[in-house]
Formats: sequence, C-alpha cells, structure tokens
Amino acid sequence: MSQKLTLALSKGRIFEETLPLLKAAGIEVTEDPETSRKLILATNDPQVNVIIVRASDVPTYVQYGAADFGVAGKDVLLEHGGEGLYQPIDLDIAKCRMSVAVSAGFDYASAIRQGARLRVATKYLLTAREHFAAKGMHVDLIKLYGSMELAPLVGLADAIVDLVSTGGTLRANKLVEVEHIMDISSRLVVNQAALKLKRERLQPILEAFEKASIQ
Ligand code: PRT
Ligand code: MG
Repeated sequence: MSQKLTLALSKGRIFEETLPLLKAAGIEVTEDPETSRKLILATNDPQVNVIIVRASDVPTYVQYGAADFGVAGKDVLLEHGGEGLYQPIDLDIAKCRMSVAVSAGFDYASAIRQGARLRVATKYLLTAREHFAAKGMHVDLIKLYGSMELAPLVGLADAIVDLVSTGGTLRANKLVEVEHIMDISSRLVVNQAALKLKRERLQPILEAFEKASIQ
C-alpha cells in the first residue's frame, strides 16, 4: 500500500479547528474549502490530501478506507457506532453539549411526573433513545436532519435533543435547556487497516495532534 494519506474533514468549525493541529504536524492545507469548490484539497505535503465531506459522513469514509483518518464529533460517532474505526485521541475541539430543550412555556418536569408520552425531535436518534430509556421515559422520537429548534415552535414536537454551544440559538427561539445529556468534543478517527499498514506515516501525525491538543 502506498504511504499517501487522506484526511477527511467537514467544512466549518471542524476544518477551522483542525488547522492548528495539522500545522503542529507540519501540514498546511493550501486551499480554502470556503472559497474553493474542490472536494479534494492539496496540502504542502504531496503525500497528504484532505477531503471535504459532510460532518456525519466522516466516519463512513474512514470506516471504508476512502480516507485513512478523519475528525468527527462525539455526537456523530455515537450515531455511526464506530465500526472499523480506531479512536485514539480526543482533540478537545468543536466543543459543545448535547441537551434536551423545550419551549419556554412548556412544563417539562410536570409532564414527566405525569408520565406524559413526549414527542422529541432530533438528529441523534440512538443517543436520544438511550438517554430517555435510561430515565425510564417513553418518548416518540421524530428524526430530523437540521433546524431542530423549529420543531417545538410549530407543534412538531414537545422537546428536542440538540447540540448547544453559546445557547444563542435556543434563546433566539425562546427555548430552554432542561437536561444536559453529555459534553461533546471531536475525536481523531483512524481506519483500522491504515493504522497497521501506514503506521510509519500516521504515527508522527497522531503524536503531533495529541501534543498540540493538550496544550
Ligand atoms: O451543518 P451540517 O448539516 O452539514 O452538519 P453538522 O451540523 O453536523 O456540521 P457542523 O460543521 O455544523 O458541526 C460539526 C460538529 O461540530 C458537530 O458534529 C459537533 O460535534 C460540533 N459542534 C460544536 C456543533 C456545535 N458546536 C454547534 N453549536 N455542531 C452544531 N452546532 C449547532 C447546533 O446544532 C445548534 O443548531 O449550532 C447551534 C447552536 O449553537 P449556539 O451557539 O447557538 O448554542
Ligand atoms: Mg451545522
């Protein structure tokens, strides 16, 4: 196998927050995904390419070896399941929390006390199912692909499970957080076969990432 490496990243915060870690490994991306329409970006190292994919597709590209390694949020990894992936480092980037939120006027505590069967909209079906099952709550989950904050406002759901960082989106839509499910950050994920076959190339990069991410 050639020692060419492909790194899968998503545009936006993960790309931006991975750049300093790449730099610590001596890798500089020479094209900007926000202005270029290219999906395969070159770096200063002819042996390293970056591919730009949807955040939730990063684990899939790495699992099948289309990318040797990638960066993905814990939220995405929990839904993917982690099959075929080695997850050596929590990079401590793209931090946020996963929470349950409801409309400001909705009495979540008393709905639970009364054993109401709540409708919950989310992109994170597995994590949400596990959270409510652990609490012994029966909920009907509604799968959405984005803009979860809208669901309680238009009567699609009583509650949402979504990511929160500043809380600004919740506030702007008159929603309040009622439960903190977990803290989220992004991890480096590595294809299990690549880790063995390209160890020589990957190991120094993993070490540089690890060193840079704990600073
Ligand atoms: O946008 P797209 O549909 O392509 O995919 P995505 O939303 O999964 O990608 P992206 O790039 O937005 O997020 C990538 C990863 O960043 C996620 O998988 C998380 O691990 C992490 N992350 C960190 C976040 C946030 N912070 C975050 N605030 N992902 C999303 N958000 C959203 C949140 O869903 C909500 O709509 O931002 C909004 C809340 O932000 P505040 O600051 O208003 O609270
Ligand atoms: Mg997004």
